[in-house]
Amino acid sequence: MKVTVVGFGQCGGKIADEFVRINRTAINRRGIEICLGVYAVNTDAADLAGLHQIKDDYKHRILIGGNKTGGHGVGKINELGALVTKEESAKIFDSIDGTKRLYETDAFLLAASGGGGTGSGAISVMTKLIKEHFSDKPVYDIVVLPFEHEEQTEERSTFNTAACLKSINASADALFIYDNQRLGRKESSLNGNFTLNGNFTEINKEIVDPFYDLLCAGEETNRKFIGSKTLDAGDIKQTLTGWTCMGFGRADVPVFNFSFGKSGFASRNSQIAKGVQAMEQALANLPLECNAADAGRALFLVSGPAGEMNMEIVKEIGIRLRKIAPQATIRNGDYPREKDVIDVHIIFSALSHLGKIREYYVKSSNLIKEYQRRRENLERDQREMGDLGKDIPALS
Ligand SMILES: Nc1nc2c(ncn2[C@@H]2O[C@H](COP(=O)(O)OP(=O)(O)OP(=O)(O)O)[C@@H](O)[C@H]2O)c(=O)[nH]1
Ligand SMILES: [Mg+2]
Repeated sequence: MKVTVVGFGQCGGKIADEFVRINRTAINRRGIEICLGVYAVNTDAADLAGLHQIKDDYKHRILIGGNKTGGHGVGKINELGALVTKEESAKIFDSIDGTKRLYETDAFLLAASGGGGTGSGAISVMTKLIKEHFSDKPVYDIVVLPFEHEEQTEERSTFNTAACLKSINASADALFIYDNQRLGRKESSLNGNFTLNGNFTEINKEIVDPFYDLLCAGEETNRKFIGSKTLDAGDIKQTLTGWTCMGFGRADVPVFNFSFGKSGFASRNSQIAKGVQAMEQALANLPLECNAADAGRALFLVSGPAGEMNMEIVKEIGIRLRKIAPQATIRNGDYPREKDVIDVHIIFSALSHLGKIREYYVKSSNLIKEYQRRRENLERDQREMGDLGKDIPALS
């Protein structure tokens, strides 16, 4: 599957940057291209300059809102982020339309944080406009939810996230949701508790790396690496709709486990056990708390050592997934690779009940009432102040 990626705001830009990296790896290792164009859009010139991988020119690092923000961001005001994006959307389309072989793009992948101002405002506007502009191509959005401590100290994070989710849910074909609070968690070997990892570079890799196999699988041209059931763009498009969550898990498989030293039966069983282990890890690593039983669609991709992959693994994972997602239409694929690991990607899509998203909507509705109350109090205080001072002469 080939995508065109646009990142908005600081978080979106850095995620887009990672897509350039995986695209380069795909070109170098497999001779295939998975990202036809990658762009970053921001109101903050310094953030654009800080990117590492995206081409360093104004066509790929697109500065908007310069007149209104002086190139310094919108300071979390998502309405301003949305406004300047609308005003300068032609500039963004100018770049996207210039993408080489754009017609080969299977889908657009847009990324932003929900909590900031530029990204959350811009992705809301551009999802709708890109859908209108390229009516034949799906638009998938990657949205990153704020850390809990940000929600507690900065109300705008909650409000912006809710407004962003509501807006893009109305126009995106699917929304991949990533909860910063769950990403980058490290399980302590001492007590089994999770510690929070605030390192954005690692978190962004955790978000983007799983797209590598997912996008490469259907583009593979080397016969050795083409699976018995290829997962192509059609399977992915048929799966992705509405609220979506993708988890990734890996199990190491020493080479001798596959080829030597064990009877065929034992070796096959240990392969299946490794596949199940990777699947369980993928479920534990879902970047958003969700209930698989609510998924209307699901997809899994199993990658393992080429020439040694055993279809029993795919069968076993399929059976287990059916049990936990009984309502879902499940698609699958296998992707033989050169590594001695078994990787499992699992996507749950068409999720109907997401507690975390509901929470944003409820909290945000309460906040709107609270903002209204504060505004009325402020106006009343100002009126009272004016009344108190009305007899005092003003100097001019
Ligand atoms: N996963 C991840 N989250 C990020 C990253 N950068 C910022 N965030 C999160 O994104 C939110 C802040 O949004 P930003 O993307 O920095 O904001 P912006 O879109 O640039 O908007 P303004 O700065 O307000 O103009 C917070 O919740 C951060 O935790 C990143 O690189 N990766
Ligand atoms: Mg910013």
